[in-house]
Amino acid sequence: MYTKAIVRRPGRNFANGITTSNLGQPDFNKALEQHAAYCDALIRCGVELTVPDADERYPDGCFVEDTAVVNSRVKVISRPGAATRRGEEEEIARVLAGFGTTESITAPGTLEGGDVLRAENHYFIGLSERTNREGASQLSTILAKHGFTSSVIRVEARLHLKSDIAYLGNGNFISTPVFSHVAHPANTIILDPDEYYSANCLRVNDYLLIPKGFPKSKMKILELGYNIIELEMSEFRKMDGGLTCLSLLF
Ligand code: CIR
Repeated sequence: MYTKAIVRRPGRNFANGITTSNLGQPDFNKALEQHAAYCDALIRCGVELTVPDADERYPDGCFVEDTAVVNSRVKVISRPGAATRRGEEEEIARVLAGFGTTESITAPGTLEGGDVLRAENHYFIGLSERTNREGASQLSTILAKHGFTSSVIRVEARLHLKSDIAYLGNGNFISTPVFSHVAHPANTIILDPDEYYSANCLRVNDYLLIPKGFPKSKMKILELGYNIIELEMSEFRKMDGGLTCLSLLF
């Protein structure tokens, strides 16, 4: 069960963050509304929120997932691979220090939480443009000390590992075809090409948060019996962000 989450509202210069999406400029007020709905959903799932202030030095700062890898046993502060994002983790480290043991990824390691997928007590760590082998290896060593296993997967198709795959709980995964080999086919929903964005779902306690506007994925998820909460993510998608990116849950 998750009881806590850290989230950070988008700052006014949110639109200056990194993006490859070609979906146009995000609307700041809409982004705030969508963020507020996301926070309400987390509260409905039973978690208590901590909300550090936005910091305009970091337009991508609302994507807090990338700044740490957290669970009930340890909080690992990451070292973002994107140069413009390095430093976002400092405020998150201060907040997390109030919640227990912290460790850190150190240079020359880089690691972003979007590349780290937990499935029960196993972690998949993606090697991407943002996460290098050294960062992955440091994380793996830290996780092992706290009783977790891990394995490394190469990420080539899109930004982060979790752009393409999510663990839904109960042994089930949802994935684009590139990671169809990660779990048993019988336990994996494979997405249709026009709905790849919906690979980024977020299981929070009794609910599964899914992005709005992906009817085929929604049907497949409902067939598995999950209680879903659908959230509009259009403005975050324009900045390459998804549901998992907006929180740190533990
Ligand atoms: C970036 O490129 O770093 C941000 N614009 C989006 C980060 C999304 N984070 C995530 O998938 N965990």
